[in-house]
Amino acid sequence: MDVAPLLSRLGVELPELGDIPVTSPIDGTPMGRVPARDIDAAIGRAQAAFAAWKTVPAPRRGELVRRFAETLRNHKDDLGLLVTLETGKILQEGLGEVQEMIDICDFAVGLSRQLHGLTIASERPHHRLMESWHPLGVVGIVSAFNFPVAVWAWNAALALVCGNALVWKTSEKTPLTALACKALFLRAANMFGDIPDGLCEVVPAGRDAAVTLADDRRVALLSATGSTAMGRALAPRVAARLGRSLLELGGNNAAILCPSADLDLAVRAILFAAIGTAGQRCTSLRRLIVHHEILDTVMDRLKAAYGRIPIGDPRLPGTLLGPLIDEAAFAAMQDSLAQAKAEGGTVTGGHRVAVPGCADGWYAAPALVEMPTQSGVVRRETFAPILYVMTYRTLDQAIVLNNQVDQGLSSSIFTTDLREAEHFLAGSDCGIANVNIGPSGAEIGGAFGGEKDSGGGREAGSDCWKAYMRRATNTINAGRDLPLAQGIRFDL
Ligand code: UN1
Repeated sequence: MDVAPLLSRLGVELPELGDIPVTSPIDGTPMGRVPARDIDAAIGRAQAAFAAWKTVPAPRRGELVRRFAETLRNHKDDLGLLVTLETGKILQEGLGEVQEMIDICDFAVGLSRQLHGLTIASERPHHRLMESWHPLGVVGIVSAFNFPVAVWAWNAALALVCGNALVWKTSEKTPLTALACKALFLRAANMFGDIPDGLCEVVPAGRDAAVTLADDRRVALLSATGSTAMGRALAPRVAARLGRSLLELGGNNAAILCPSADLDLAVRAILFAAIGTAGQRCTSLRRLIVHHEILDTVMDRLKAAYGRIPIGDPRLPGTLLGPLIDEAAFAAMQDSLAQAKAEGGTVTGGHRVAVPGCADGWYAAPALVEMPTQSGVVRRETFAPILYVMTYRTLDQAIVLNNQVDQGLSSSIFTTDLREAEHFLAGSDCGIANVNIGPSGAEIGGAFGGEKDSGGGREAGSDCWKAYMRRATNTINAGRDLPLAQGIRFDL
C-alpha cells in the first residue's frame, strides 16, 4: 500500500526513520514510521502561544477555524480515505468523520461571536453583576484510535475560538491522520495570517505522554477520550493538582425494543449502531432489551440481516463491516464470546472471516448473543461487534436493565407509544437518550458525553464551550456610596 502520494496531498512528509510504526488494519501493511515528539517541550510552546492567542478577539479566532473548515472541505476525500486506511472503518464512515470535523468548526465559528455571559440584578443600588468568560490556557487533548480526528476537532475547534492553545496526544495507532490534521491546520493558518508558533501541538506518543499532560500544572484542562481504565488512571492525577478534566470514557449502550416499534426502522437502526465502525464506537449498541412477545420475530429478522452483512475491505463500496483495529481486539472479542457462553448465552456469528487480499486483517463476523440475564460479560464494554439480546416484560424492568450497568453514555428506545417514549427519556440515566434512532451517530449540535463510568464530561455542541473558558463574576459599582452586600455595616 503506497500511501506516500495521499500523505503528500495532505501535506505530510515522513522521515525515513520514524519511531512509531504504523500499519493498516485493513491488511496489515506498513504505512510508514512517525517520529515521536517530546510532550514537555510541546506544552512549553503551547503555553507561550496561549499568551499571544488569548489577546486575539474571539471573532477573529473564529476566522482561523473558518479557514480550517474550508481546508477540510477541500481535502475531505483524502482525509476520509486516510481515516479509513488507518482505522479500518468503511469509507462512508471515514468521510463522515471528516464531515463531523467540518460541522464542529462551523459551529465554533458561530460561537466565536456568542461567548455570552449573563448580567445579574444586584441587591445594591447603582451596582451591576455580570459574568465574563476568559480563555483558560493550554488544553491537553488525548484521543482514541476509533475517532482519530473528529473527537480532536470537537475539542480543538471550541478550545481555539475560546482563546486556548492545544497539545494533542494522539493514539499511537493513528498518528498519520493526526499529522494530516496538523498539516491542514497550518495551511489554514497560512491563509489566516500570523498565528503564534505552538498554538496547535501534535504529539504522537504512548501512555506516558498522557500522564505528563495529567500531571503538568501548565495544562489547564485535560480532555481525554478512551477507556474507563484510562480515565481512572488520569483523572486522580489531574485532580491532585486541582486541574480540570473533561472525560469521555466507555459506554455500554442499550436499546429497548417495544411491541409497538416500527421493526423495519428498528432493524436498520440496530444494524448501524451495533455493526457500524465494527462495534468500536463508544456509542455502539451493545445491549438489546426486547419485549418478550416479539423476541422470536426480532431474532429471525436480525439473524437474517446479520447473515447478509457485507464484510470486507472497507475501501470497497458496499462493504458495511471492516476489520477490527488489531489482533488484540479480535482476541478480546473471542474472550467475551467464550465468557458469554459460559454464562448461558447462545452465540451466533463472531468467528474470524477471511477476506481476499487482506490475510493479515482481523475481520470478524458480527455476533448476536442471546443472554438469559444481564450477567458479568454483558455489563462489560467489549470494543467489538457483539450484540447481547435480553428480554423484558414491563417497561420499568427494561429501564432498570438499561441503567443497571456501570457505564451511562448512550441509550435508546424504539416505540410508537408516546407515553413509553417519555417514560424512558425520564428514566434513562445516560447522557444521551434517543427515541427511534440507535444510541450512536450523534450530531455535533448537542452535548455529547455520559454519566457514571462514562466520565461525566460533555463535549461538542450546546453550551459545552464553557468547559474551555474560565468564568469571572464581576460586580461594578457606579454609585458614590459603598453599600455592603447582606446589609453589613462596617463604618469607622
Ligand atoms: C466515540 O466513539 O468516541 O455519536 C465518539 C457518535 C459519533 C461520535 C462517537 N458522533 O457515535
